[in-house]
Amino acid sequence: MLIFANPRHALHEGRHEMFRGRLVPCHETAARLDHVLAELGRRPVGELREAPTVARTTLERVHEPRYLNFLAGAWAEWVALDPANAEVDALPSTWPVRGFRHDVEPLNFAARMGLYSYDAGTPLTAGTWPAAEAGAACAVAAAHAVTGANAPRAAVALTRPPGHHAGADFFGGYCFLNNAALAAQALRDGGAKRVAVLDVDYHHGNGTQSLFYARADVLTISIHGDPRTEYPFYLGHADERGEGDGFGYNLNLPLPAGTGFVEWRTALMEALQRVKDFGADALVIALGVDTYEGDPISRFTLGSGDYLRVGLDLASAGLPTVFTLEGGYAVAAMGVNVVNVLEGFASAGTA
Ligand code: Q9C
Ligand code: ZN
Repeated sequence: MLIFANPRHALHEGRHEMFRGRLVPCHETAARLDHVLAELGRRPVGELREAPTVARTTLERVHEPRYLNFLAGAWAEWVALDPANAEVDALPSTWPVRGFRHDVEPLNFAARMGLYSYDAGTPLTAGTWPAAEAGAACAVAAAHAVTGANAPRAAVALTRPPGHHAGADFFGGYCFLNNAALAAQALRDGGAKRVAVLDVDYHHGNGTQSLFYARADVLTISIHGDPRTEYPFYLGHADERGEGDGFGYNLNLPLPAGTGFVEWRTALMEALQRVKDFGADALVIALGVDTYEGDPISRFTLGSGDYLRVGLDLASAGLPTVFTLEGGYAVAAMGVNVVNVLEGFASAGTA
């Protein structure tokens, strides 16, 4: 198993997210990834590698050019508005909902923040772009690493900021570039005919779903908290099955808040059966461990030991596999939970 850890992840360190009328400390912190790296130091389940940089054209396989241009220049614009802005994160506060235009890019910075986002919980900071870009490079490198003869079974993109809520032209849910989608597209571009993305984060992978919704070559599956009560609320229902050529190639498995491992694993088995029926050549796992019982913002009750079983189950698909790191906010347990998945996977055999 090869592991590409984002060397620039700590450049993205948001101060505050909007919650119930207040700015509260961010849940998505640099310490999360540091805990995973520390646990990997104790239990080296794979070999750490450095990722080469990622080309803009590779990012444009998934994201809109005008969105990438905005993200890359956003911090400089923010500080140019007022030098004092350097001391605060940029957060959106206005959004073009139904009936507003999305085709005309406003000149006003706040208006563009809103055009390219969907929540006020995802601060953009001085280091957001370099961190997100280097994370995306890890995801693409991980996809390349499992491609070709004699490739290892699995590669891991140890990334933050996470990615699965980001769409072609929007950020949100702590995500800016969709690492899982970039990995899936890189696998397709590397010759895989059919790629499955299985999202096991507590939250619905709305960005990934939206990116591949009309495509039959990338199957998207998400197991998550029921969006009627859980973030991201406006997508992730069981009746969303894809559209056009992509009809039948999206599977949502929403579960009620409070779901434990036994019921969660039943959904995982259904997901893996769908991956098998699809005839996938490669698998991308959007690995969030916010399904953990101790997670401060989520409401499933998986235990740390359960993640060993999850890894073993994922390995049973028998496919070249790329992991991207998504959510998980019980910071101290984060390392054990993530490395348990990877160790469980590796314990199945040839990873
Ligand atoms: N104050 C991921 O797990 N906000 N994103 C929840 C809590 C959004 C989660 C509100 C949660 C986003 C990658
Ligand atoms: Zn999540």
